[in-house]
Amino acid sequence: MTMNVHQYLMDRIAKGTIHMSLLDPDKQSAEEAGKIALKMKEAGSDAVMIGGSTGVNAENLSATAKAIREMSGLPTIHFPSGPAELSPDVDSIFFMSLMNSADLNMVMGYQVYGAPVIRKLGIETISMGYVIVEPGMKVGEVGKAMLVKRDEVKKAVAYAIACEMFGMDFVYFEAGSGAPEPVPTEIVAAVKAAVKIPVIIGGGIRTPEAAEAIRKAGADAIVTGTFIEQCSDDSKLKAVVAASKGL
Ligand code: 1GP
Repeated sequence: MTMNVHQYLMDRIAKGTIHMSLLDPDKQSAEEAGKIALKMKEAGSDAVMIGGSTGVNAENLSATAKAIREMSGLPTIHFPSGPAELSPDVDSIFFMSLMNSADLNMVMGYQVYGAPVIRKLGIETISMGYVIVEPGMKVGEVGKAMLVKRDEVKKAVAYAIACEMFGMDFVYFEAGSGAPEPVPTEIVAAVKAAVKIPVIIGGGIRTPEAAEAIRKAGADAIVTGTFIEQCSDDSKLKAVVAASKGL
């Protein structure tokens, strides 16, 4: 049965903040990713994003997506870093623009290149504006991001409004994987107040306290990557998911 992942996410977001697990196919075997996804499903996570800044290819992406779907049943969303890594084995893909990149390919080049391929493969697209906030980490560098500074709340809001005006389904504010601090709650709250499209927040969220602060500031979806790949304590995983969702 094919599922409409966008509708699934919207239905869940209508009930409250959701949690999305991010798994990088370059960081563990497909089977290991499937096992983590199952643990995350049991912890209450709503969907699995699959992606990474480097080292993702069609092969490891396909294997990871299949394992996650088979072992956890959670919907998968490809979180791409470029058009070289497309796979028909994901349930959906974030068709995204890195709004604050100085590299035109990241803004609107790879998308044009990849669009006919995605169409041919029949993958559900979920449009998303991606904005990188300081410190940005590796994705900030690889994406040649003109980082939104942590106190540039108005600039963050302007990006979000632009995403909404472009008709994007989601806007995602990213502090960068492994960031010492998540996106400031001031930015989350101001962006949430300014747009109707759902707001995704990720990067550096690894404690229930941080997740709760981001949820209370108004995030519609909270993404955790590094933490779920590294944490072997199921009760801690559950606590972060519960704090993300307000359970
Ligand atoms: C990266 O926002 C995500 O794209 C997740 O970041 O690995 O720090 O959870 P973490």
